[in-house]
Amino acid sequence: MRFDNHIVLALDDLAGDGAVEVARQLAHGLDAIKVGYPLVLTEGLAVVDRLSRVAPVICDFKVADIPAVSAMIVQRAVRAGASGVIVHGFVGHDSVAEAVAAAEGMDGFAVTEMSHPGALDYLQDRSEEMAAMAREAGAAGIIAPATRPERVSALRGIVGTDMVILSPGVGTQGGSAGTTIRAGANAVIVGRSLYRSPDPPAALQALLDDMMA
Ligand code: OMP
Repeated sequence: MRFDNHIVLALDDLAGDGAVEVARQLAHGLDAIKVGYPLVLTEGLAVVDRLSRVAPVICDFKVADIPAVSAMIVQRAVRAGASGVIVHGFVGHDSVAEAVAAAEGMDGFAVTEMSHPGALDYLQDRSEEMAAMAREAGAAGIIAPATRPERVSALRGIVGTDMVILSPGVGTQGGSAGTTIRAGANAVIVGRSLYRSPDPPAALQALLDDMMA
């Protein structure tokens, strides 16, 4: 996947035609659309194929299971039309490696440190090890928190320049798109502040302006 626009739209809470409509309105400025449980549990897995006609889709199933079952989940996401799949890093090297291998040439992204405050309870202490493990496991990239840009920089130092860093936590969670990209992320993942905006194209433009500032 390529992240030339530096923006991934997270479509969590907009069902059916609403989700497709917002995606279409913003498609010119997006690299990908991230789809997770709320949308798939409402619309079914067919929504992945539908949205993939607008932009490449990343299935965020935060896969966290034994290696064999993680692989089954990833295969189903890819066969549904996903170009990328998000798996949890905390499950360890074997699950991440098997999940990434099951992506059949599509991109696997491993969550390292999450963006919410609870990530400080357990995840932050081991996030750099998780990032190194994700690299060894063949992941295309990692997920790192836009709410803590200094952590994005630290994790960039671990994974090097050839891995992708996608960073959620911009807007509603308090992070800034520009600061996050300058800290080393390839793209920010943005949900509510785009799809709940009364004017999604204007909200997208504000993000792009922030990144250019
Ligand atoms: P907003 O807070 O509405 O912009 O949504 C953020 C999106 O990023 C949601 O789809 C979350 O599931 C996702 N996300 C996080 O917010 N924090 C993380 O640490 C990891 C993710 C993710 O894996 O995408």
